[in-house]
Amino acid sequence: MNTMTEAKRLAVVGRQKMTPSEAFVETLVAQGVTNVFGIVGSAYMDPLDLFPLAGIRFISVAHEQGAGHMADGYARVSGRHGVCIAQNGPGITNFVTAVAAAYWAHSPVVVVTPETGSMTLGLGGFQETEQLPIFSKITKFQAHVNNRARMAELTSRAFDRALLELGPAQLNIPRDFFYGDIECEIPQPIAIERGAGGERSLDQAAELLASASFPVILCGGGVIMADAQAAAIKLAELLQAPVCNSYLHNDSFPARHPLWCGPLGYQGSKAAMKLIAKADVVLALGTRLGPFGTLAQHGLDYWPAQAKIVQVDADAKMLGLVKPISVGICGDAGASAEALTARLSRRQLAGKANAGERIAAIKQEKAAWEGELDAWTQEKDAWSLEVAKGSSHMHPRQMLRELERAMPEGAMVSTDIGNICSVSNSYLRFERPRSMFAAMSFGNCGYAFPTIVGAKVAAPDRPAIAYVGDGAWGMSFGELQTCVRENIPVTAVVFNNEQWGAEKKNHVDFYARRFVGVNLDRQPSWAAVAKAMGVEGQRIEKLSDVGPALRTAANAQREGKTTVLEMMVTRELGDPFRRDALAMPTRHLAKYKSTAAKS
Ligand SMILES: Cc1ncc(C[n+]2csc(CCOP(=O)(O)OP(=O)(O)O)c2C)c(N)n1
Ligand SMILES: [Mg+2]
Repeated sequence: MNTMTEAKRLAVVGRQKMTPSEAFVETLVAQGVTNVFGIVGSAYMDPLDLFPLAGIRFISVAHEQGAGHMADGYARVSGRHGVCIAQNGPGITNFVTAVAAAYWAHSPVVVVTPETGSMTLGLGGFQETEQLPIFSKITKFQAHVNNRARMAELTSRAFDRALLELGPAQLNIPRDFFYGDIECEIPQPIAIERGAGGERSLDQAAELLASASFPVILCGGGVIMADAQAAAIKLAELLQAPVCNSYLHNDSFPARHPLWCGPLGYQGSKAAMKLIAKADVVLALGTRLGPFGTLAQHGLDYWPAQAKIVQVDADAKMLGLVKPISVGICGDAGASAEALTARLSRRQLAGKANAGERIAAIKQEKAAWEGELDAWTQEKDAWSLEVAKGSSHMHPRQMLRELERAMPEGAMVSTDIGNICSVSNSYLRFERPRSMFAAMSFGNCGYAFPTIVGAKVAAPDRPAIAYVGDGAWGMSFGELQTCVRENIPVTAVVFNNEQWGAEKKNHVDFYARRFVGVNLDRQPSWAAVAKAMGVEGQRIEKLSDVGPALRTAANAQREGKTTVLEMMVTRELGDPFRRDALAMPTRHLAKYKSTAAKS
């Protein structure tokens, strides 16, 4: 933004008369808001009218869930607020899934929820529902504007809390409160600097790390959110410690760094799992150690139960919540890493003695895993072999490897929930943070596409690529309209296996292939749908076309073009999501006996 526009965007200063709409919009300006995602509605016509003059772009989407995910993607790339707004009642309830996803991704999304008018509240008027209880468990903070004179104060607080608590904040505004005259001052944002953590816990952590013979660092989302990658690299290099990424945070440590081992968890890196299994001390840096993120995988139960765990998290409530820990540090991942580096650089490190062996082990495990991935061209279970036989379509793994090889420098990739998207975890490597956006622990299908659209708005110069299964694409392709209308060029890679594959895997493994509702027969050609919607669409049938198609599509973004690449893949299925949570069927009633597991 140039200085002229910047100057124009300064919020009004000093206490003065204004309308609540003006107070709301000026507070957005004070908070640096330049983009708001939503669908137009009568509930907020008055402030909407001011957006253009305030320098705020209103991005008109196809579905409010899309707006919520876009705000999430925008926030995750920029580290700033993502903002969404909608019509009271149905527009607001459409936000719910996206806000829940943002909650588990710790995204500072501000959800503006205009509400039915204060004079008819409770009378069952038009588009009325209680909007605070709906979001009470998926927001970090809820502000209700109970008096129009408090519009600026409460708007400002919602923005401050979203960043302070790193998660969605709701701003609920009875729609009649946008009108009237008030006198107020626009508050300035409150900037909070997070520290390194308590001196005693840092000393204890340094003690453990200094005496470790096989220290391992696990870098989580906190490293990304705190812009702490440089600090993490410094500490890792000092300790000569292998570094794993926490689940779906493959961008928390640069993949080309020799100490990088890859992600833990579902469809993660065997190298990372084998190395962390050897740890006597783990530094969990900016991760809550979520239960799904450390599940056994590839037959490896790798979590080092005997190791001492040092956990660093900005949210004290996360310390020791999921895994037992030896030391908990409530601090900013970057500041804590720097404080640990400062302490350790003046000490003898026990791990120095065998650093050479450790480095050799990293190299060897990584080479072994790469070799295994190269050779793992297709899934080898009975179902997969059967469906791949005689099929002219691509093996999903080979197709993912080709995408990996063609991935443009600096790309941002969002991934959806599905079997192929999950398998892609092994093939997604990043050099810079704020590059990978997955649905995290909320795991909702339909997440990836709108999220990458929001990410592209925040970082228009970076290639933006969404990986989406065909089922999830059916939920989210409507946002192609947003790409066209709003000129937001992205690339969607759609995996056409004609099935809700991840769930079908459960039918295959646990329910003797009694398929109910998992086949996606008679789908349209997604490439043809794309063309009909005014974007590029291409069906990819051959492995050799995958890389060139991705590169062309990524380049076309520079010309403002959105592309849908429809990858024709077999119905093979990788390891299931929730083997941990399913059981073979037991039946007691005679009429269902035929579906019982054979013993
Ligand atoms: C909103 C939502 N609905 C349902 C599910 C359950 N679910 C998880 S994975 C999956 C299948 C995804 O199919 P697809 O997008 O085609 O990807 P594939 O598994 O075939 O690669 C479903 C239905 C979910 N996670 N989210
Ligand atoms: Mg599918």
